[in-house]
Amino acid sequence: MLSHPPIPVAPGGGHELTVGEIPRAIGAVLDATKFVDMHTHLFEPSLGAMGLWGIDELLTYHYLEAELFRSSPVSPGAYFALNKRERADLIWRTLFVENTPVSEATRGVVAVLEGFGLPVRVAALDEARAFFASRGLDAHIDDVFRLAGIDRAVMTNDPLDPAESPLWERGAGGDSRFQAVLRLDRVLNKWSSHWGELVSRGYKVEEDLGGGTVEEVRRFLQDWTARMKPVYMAVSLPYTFAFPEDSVRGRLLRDAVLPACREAGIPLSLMIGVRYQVNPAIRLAGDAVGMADLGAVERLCHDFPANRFLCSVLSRENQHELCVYARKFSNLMPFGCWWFLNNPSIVEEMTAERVEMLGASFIPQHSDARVLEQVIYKWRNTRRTLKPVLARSYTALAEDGWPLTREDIERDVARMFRANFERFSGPRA
Ligand code: FIX
Ligand code: ZN
Repeated sequence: MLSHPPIPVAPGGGHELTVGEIPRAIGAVLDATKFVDMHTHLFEPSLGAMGLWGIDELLTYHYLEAELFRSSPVSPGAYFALNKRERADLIWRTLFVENTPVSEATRGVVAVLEGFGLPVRVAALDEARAFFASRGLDAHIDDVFRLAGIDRAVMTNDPLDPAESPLWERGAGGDSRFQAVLRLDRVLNKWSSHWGELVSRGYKVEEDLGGGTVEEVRRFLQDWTARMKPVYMAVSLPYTFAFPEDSVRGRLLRDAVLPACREAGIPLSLMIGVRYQVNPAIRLAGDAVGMADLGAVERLCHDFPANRFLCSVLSRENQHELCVYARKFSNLMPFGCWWFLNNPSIVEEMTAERVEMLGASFIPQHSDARVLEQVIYKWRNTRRTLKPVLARSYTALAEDGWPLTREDIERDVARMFRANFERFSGPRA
């Protein structure tokens, strides 16, 4: 024990916060910091109808469709035979009128309506439809991003999507509010269904990966990297994902995708843990979760040190292990509380263990938004949930003797919600 207590010197000379001032400082910094939303299914306006927005899209989000079938006798077949407006009407009546919108996803719609000052109960749907119909998309995006506290959304762009690829070939892109990501699911997970499309586009590939297939897949990735200028490549992977693996996916990942990422200087995002289509009748809502063997992540990070890996895993049971691997490999960047994890009770647990093990060297959240206005509630929830979590971490630090300043907190929040992504992604020599 020191003979006298150390004289606390606040780094950077800022005002040293008292323990009582810390929660308010945390909240103020989270509210004032613009975040980068590093994984969404949003699309910039040049991608036209790919971009979903407005109340009918908000209500027919697959999270709400899953909840509809628990509270309505409607069959999936009868529901999907309805048009978009009819589906939205049914979901509104079932989940918001006949029941209380107390789930995370239903409360989100309420938060969006409230964010725009719209009624959230009587006549809400009619007024909301009129409001969104009156909006111009470009200005609406600015308003939505302002309400959400973000200044950039990173998209998910599939070069083999027949609805999207022609738009890129006609020159889509270039909106500074959005960044592109080259999505690889059809190449890596559904090769047998999509190798023919590459042939039709002039790439000499074979289903069994014979001949110059690997080189031609690399050329395909180079061409689309040049076209899209992605900040990373990404793939969703099943809970059974293994690496190395003597499979089409294992070989294309090792011999085409990882070299293409190195050549482009961008990371690969691995999103692992999906049990696909456990209930196909409910379509996008039909996916579930499974615990993965993260040994695959260990071997990828270890065997390919020149590659960088963003990684989000879907099983709650895999989270602690992912933190441990992130302590072993600096080319591994954990991100987000993905999908079924994006609920306050789990976000709290995940973020606390990440701060405890990784400090500010991870990316706490992404929205995964599929409908533009969802970023409003997904980021409101993130700030609301993380305020007490970060307040506990920094209060413990102050109580243990660190002369904490608001500048410390500003630097760390900016690192977690912006700089970690910006430094880790994007072309790097
Ligand atoms: O693979 C993904 O990017 C997943 O996030 C989606 O497929 C999923 O449907 C989703 O939107 C989860 O939030
Ligand atoms: Zn996603």
